[in-house]
Amino acid sequence: MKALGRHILVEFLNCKADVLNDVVQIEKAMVEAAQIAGATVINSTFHHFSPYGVSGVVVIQESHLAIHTWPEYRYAAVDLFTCGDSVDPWVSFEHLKEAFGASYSALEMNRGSTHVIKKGDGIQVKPNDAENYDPSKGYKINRNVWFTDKDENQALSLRYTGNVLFDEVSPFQRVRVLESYAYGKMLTIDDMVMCTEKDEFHYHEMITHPAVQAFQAIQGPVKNALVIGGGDGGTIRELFKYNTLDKVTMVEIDEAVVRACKMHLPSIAREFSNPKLNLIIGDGIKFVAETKSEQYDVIIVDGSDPAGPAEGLFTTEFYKNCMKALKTNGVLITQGESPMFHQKTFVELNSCLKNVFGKNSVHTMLFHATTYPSGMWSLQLAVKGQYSPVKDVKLDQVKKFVDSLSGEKSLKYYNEDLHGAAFTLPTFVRQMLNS
Ligand code: SPD
Repeated sequence: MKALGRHILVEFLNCKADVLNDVVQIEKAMVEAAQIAGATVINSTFHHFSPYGVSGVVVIQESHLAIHTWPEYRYAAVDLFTCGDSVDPWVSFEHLKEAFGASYSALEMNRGSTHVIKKGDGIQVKPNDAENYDPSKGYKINRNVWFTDKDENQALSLRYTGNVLFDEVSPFQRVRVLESYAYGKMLTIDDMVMCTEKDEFHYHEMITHPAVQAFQAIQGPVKNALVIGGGDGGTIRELFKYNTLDKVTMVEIDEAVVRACKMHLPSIAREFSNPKLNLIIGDGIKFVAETKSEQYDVIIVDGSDPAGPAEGLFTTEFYKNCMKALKTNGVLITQGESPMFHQKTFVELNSCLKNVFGKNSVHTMLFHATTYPSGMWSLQLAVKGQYSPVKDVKLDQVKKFVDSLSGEKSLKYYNEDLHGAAFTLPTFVRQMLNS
């Protein structure tokens, strides 16, 4: 390469004026422009001026993207500056042109032309690792950094040390393992928290034990279970606390999630070598569509939020196929999003399951998810039979099971009292589901 960086100066003309005045849309478009080009986004900051206009910058590992807009002139001035060969700024350009509906003029400059600059002799600088940069081997950000899981109006933020232990853009999503100050190491997918070392047991115990205990009360020992998603391994870790299991099939779409967690979250990913595990890296939606009837005692849908590859885990067709794949009296449980953060999805998923399994066979549970936005999370449990996971569960058996576990297998969240309590809903949540 003859220069350190490429700098495109763009004049975007005749843009959509409303977009140029919308700070949320502009930030989203700029961050996407960086990601689509393969850049590693470090942070972004955007500001809306009064009465019109937006300025902002996306800092990327490979330099920055910046914008200033004049909606009243339908004009935006954009700088796309990238270093190294791994990111093509013209990919970002194309994305922004589309997003703003713009015509343009653009000029590309080489920055730091090696014809005119030379590396200083004897200056001790850390080698520029851009050329050998492999994010999945980890790197360190040397400043105050926060990871934020947010929608347009709410967020949950965790400060992290700057140690990025894993960062890979897989064909499906961006997978990272970061080291947080308050919650230990955490797995993030795109810009969402999936689990942290400190509180993952809330989620993994609750997505597993109430369903298995409900099944066992009616049908006896659990033998054959299916997990859709769950690539971090927390759900299979909980399932393998049942010695009666003959087999657990897990279908995870993204091998990068499994690899990242095996490498960096061994307390969660500790059952991947269990001989009873049949791990399939593939599409769980297709898998259940092709599964024969009456195969599984328990199906656990441990997906991420309904964006990207998890979107199909929130559809009627998927749950019809799950119902078919369950044995009589089998139980399905799925993460149900938050009544506070994703009210619409929460209600729609509950109603979708009621349409498939029948109104009286779907039961909503709540638990504390301290590192998911709002902290209030839900699970939807559906039974393929005429019984209640609340009234028919055998609490003495739940207690016996909980008391039988010791050492690293001990449970820290679920117990016989919590079983019924988790299905007891606050009035406003009941009203949401009945309206
Ligand atoms: N907003 C986060 C919802 C994520 C649910 N799945 C988490 C995966 C943990 N096994």
